[in-house]
Amino acid sequence: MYTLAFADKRRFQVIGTDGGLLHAPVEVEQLALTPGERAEIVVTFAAGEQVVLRSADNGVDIGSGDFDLLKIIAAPRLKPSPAVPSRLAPLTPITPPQGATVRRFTLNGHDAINSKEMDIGRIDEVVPAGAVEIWEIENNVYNHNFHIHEVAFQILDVGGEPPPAYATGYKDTVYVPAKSLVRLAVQFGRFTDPAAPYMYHCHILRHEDLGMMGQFVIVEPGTESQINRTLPVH
Ligand SMILES: [Cu+2]
Repeated sequence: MYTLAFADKRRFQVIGTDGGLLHAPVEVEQLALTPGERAEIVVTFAAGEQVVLRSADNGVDIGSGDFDLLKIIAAPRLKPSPAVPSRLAPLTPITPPQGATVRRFTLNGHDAINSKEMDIGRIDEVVPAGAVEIWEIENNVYNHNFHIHEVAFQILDVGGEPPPAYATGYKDTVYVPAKSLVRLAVQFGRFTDPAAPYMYHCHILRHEDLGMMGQFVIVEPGTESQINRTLPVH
């Protein structure tokens, strides 16, 4: 996990995350990224200056202490840039309907989800095409994150609190702090294939490799109960 900041603590603007532009830029001094999360930022530099982008020790078990990531050396002459627009993209909130399906994914270690190790021949979840669902990630242990293929989601809350402003856009990967419940509003796509699953998993490589991963398929609405939960494994 990176906690990104410039050595001189200059502020910068976050304009986009995993799923594209934010609704409006968010000015910060630091930005946390767990494996798989992305951010686009805009930083102001003066001609000729040198600045180091660092990752600071955030004190959590998936951080890596203080270290330098990138030294930026601004050219002796720079062309001026326009200001960052105050509105970036019209972001339609992902709003689960009344009675939306709620699925819970429990993390009790680092080699399984809902006590099941990844099995490429098993479909764990069957989702109707176009659904908006609430996915709850219940972490009973140390820090993890959670990545879902195919979808865009918005973070509803982390331990009952709203996410940082820069993490309110469309995302596909979320930090799941130790002993917390993270709730997501998840928008699924419309392409259906009951035999070609997508994955969801912790994006810490060591954890996903140990089996901290599951699979879902997207199917024609109304056919969920007819779907074969076992796949031929080649
Ligand atoms: Cu993990």
